[in-house]
Amino acid sequence: MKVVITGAAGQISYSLIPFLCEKGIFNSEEKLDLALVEIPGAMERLDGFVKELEDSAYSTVNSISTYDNIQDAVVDADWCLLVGSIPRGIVLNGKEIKERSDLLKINGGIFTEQGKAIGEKAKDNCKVLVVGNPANTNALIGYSNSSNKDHLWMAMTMLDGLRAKAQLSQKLNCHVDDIYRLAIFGNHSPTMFPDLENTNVNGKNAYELINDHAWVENEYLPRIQQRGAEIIKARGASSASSAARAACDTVKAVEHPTRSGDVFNAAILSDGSYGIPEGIFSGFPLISDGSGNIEIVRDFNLSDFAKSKLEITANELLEERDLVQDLI
Ligand code: NAX
Repeated sequence: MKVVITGAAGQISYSLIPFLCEKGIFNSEEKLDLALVEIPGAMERLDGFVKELEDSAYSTVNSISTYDNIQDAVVDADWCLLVGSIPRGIVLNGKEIKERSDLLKINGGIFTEQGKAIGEKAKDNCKVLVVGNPANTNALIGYSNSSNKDHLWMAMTMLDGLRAKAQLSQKLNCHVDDIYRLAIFGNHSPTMFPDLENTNVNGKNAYELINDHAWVENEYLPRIQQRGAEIIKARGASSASSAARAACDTVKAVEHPTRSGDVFNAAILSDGSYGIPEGIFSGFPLISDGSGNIEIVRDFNLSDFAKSKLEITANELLEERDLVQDLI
């Protein structure tokens, strides 16, 4: 089982790769061939990490290879986890990259190349998870540039889903595992919408248990939407351990059947479900059959409040798509 990870010397990958090497993540007994990709300037740091991975002597791992180019790395890949990207605020050619449009363009170049390489060289049933931000639109660029439309492309919204579960469990004093059908709709950005109106906790409706719309709208939603910024402020660095957990959970969610009555979260190419326009990558409630097939769960009832929030996040995704029109 060949697993490609870009941005392999970065902070998310430092937690993600050990998580992926634990038993039971993939639905196969086949050992892992890890293909770790970095930019040339980070190869030495990556080599240091590889020594640590070797020293961990994982029984699940067959081989570890490193690459400074995506074309060689993705040959016969089963999974590609695209974590590497250029973060906001980086200085390139003496100019600080602050604007979302600049960030989209720079990362667009990376994902154009990665999409082409994966389309040409990965296995036909390859699954791709984009973590690098802006994740939804990077996924759209990668998918659009891939010649293989059988590949499953996703962008990560699992972290938003885990944050939403954790905050709900604190409010309702329940365990996170008691929470079912908590869906994240839209973009992985502060516009994303965690829906509680279709969420169940121990068989009861979460929204009715809370019975306080003002709390949902004015406290819960902003807390989830701004959680990433809150962590950057406190830690001086973006979420890494939790993002790694979420990326690993996404792989596990696709690889294994979804538990009965539940959903998992990822953004996939919209087919128009829930009024989200076709042709953008949006978060949806999903289920997996554990054989590589995932589908959108379509029986969520959305209130006017929820619909208004979906419209905001969908409009943001349409704006992002317009900014990268020349790359897709
Ligand atoms: P780091 O800056 O620690 O690591 C990124 C790594 O990617 C660096 O080592 C860099 O050299 C490498 N890289 C850059 N361009 C590359 C390329 N073309 N090919 C291969 N490697 C390349 O960032 P980290 O904290 O690991 O975050 C990675 C990305 O995840 C960022 O874009 C970040 O914004 C995004 N996030 C996405 C989340 C999500 O839920 N979708 C949540 C967490 C995180 O903020």
